[in-house]
Amino acid sequence: MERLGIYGGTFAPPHNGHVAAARAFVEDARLDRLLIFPAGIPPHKQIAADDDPAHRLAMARIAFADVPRAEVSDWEIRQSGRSYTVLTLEHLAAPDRELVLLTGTDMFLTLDQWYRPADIFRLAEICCIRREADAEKSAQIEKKFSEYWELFGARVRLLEEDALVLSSSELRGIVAGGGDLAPYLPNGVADYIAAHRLYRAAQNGSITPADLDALKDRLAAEQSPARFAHTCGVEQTALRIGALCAPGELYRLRAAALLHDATKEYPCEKQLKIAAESGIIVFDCEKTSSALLHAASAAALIGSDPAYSAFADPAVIDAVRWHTTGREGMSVLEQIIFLADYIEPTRTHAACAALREQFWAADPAAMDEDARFAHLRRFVCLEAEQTIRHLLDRGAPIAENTLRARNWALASN
Ligand code: DGI
Ligand code: FE
Ligand code: FE
Repeated sequence: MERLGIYGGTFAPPHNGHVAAARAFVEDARLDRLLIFPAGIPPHKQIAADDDPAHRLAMARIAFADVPRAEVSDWEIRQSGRSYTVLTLEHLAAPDRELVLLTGTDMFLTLDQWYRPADIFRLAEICCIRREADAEKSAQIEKKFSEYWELFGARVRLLEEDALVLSSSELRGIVAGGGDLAPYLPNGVADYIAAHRLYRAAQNGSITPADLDALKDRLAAEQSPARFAHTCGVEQTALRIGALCAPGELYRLRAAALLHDATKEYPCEKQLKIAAESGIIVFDCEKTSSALLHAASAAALIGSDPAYSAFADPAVIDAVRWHTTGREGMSVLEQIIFLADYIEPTRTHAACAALREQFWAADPAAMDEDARFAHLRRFVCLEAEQTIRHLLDRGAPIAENTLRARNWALASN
């Protein structure tokens, strides 16, 4: 008997999370062989016109090259029409074979609505890989687990894999914005994407990727290592959220993220001087608080120092200006920078880490546009509330804009 694993997906592009899932699947399900099927036209997902199957196939071959016992198959892509899983299973079924089908959580929960579910369950054992330890999802999985057993006699195994929680749409945003792909993509895939100029999307404004790369080099030399690491974390997080909520604003988001704390390590007198010379309005509470002043002085710096003239875009300046307190009626860009600053990966404070986990665990990539904006605003509200709580606990003054931001985000949800 051969135990043959089946892993289908769009793979646009394949990333480290997919590779980790494939490895875990081979081990956990004790597979003799794993076949990976980039999908033709997936029935569940609408793919963009530039997602050429030939590119996805080539990238999958690169990405999964080092996974033991795995092979990438072009079978689904060669089929005309839609990629129905049951057809792939029928194609592979043989008397001397056991088929094991890998599904993600969301796929697993809807398996009974797929084309010919009874045949899927008859032909294959199901291996459901859970991406995150979300209590609500876990309960849903348990429920479906018994339901599939009762209805279809389904054979199901659950595979816990703490793989990278990152959607391909977020990744395409990081590519389009020119962000760092090293943490997410196998090197060969990143090279392939660059060579074929995949996933480029037109960006608003006049900022160029060369401006941004030069700015990043400058900040790397200027900032302390911890501040620069935080800055890069905000950049990466802003691109991920931007890919979902503001796909044409990725260069402005990178600029605002890179510059948001540009003056944080300057002495207060220097910051006050920059702000005074620029004519920017600084509130009294900001003049006396070193934690608050840097948002005003960084915005002033971008608006007045010729060295930053490439970034003197009103949307960028506003996102920097309001990144610490927020304000009433924040733009989407302002909200993204405000939140990215709080939930970027190098923040280890428990309140920040909790918000970060909850934000991504809700899987905003799977939401429709309205739900994504509501999700973003809800987390802006939660962030403001946590900050207010933190300030109350320490007996610190609360800026009026922080309260206004919170009430606004609460009311518009
Ligand atoms: O510059 P970062 O450390 O990356 O983050 P930030 O710009 O959000 O600044 C966070 C600090 O600002 C933190 O110590 C809390 C403080 N802060 C945020 N909102 C308020 C505030 N301090 C006062 N006094 N009032 C606020 O409304
Ligand atoms: Fe800051
Ligand atoms: Fe910051």
